[in-house]
Amino acid sequence: MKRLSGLFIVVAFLFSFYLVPPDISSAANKNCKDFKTWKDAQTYFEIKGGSKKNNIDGLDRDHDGLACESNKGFNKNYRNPNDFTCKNFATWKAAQDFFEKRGGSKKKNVNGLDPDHDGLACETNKGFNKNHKNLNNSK
Ligand SMILES: [Ca+2]
Ligand SMILES: [Ca+2]
Ligand SMILES: [Ca+2]
Repeated sequence: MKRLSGLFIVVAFLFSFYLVPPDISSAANKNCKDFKTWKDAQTYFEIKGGSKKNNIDGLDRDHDGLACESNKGFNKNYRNPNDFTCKNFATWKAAQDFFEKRGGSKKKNVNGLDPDHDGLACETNKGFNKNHKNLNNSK
């Protein structure tokens, strides 16, 4: 009986580590020094869905959507596409192309560009074509 309860404690102990990782800065969580350049860090950040509101791995401490500004090669004029809004596109076409390239559809509101969920982004942008068919809608 004593051995059994000892085993139970060990299992419970291991399980607690499974549920609550003791060190969130380990393997899965990257830090700026894990990247050779700013571009590498930024690319990783964006692929994981990083944006102003989504600070992946804590790489964007000032919440401007740009990761690891102090890494080599930082481009201060760069804008994170995950933060693009309708205002970032000169025309409706540019917005719609961006939306569809990223898999945007009725069901997938990429960057929140389609608040009425009809698969058409930024209807108020210049050049809107109401007859356009978003082929992602049928997927
Ligand atoms: Ca980190
Ligand atoms: Ca930043
Ligand atoms: Ca829409």
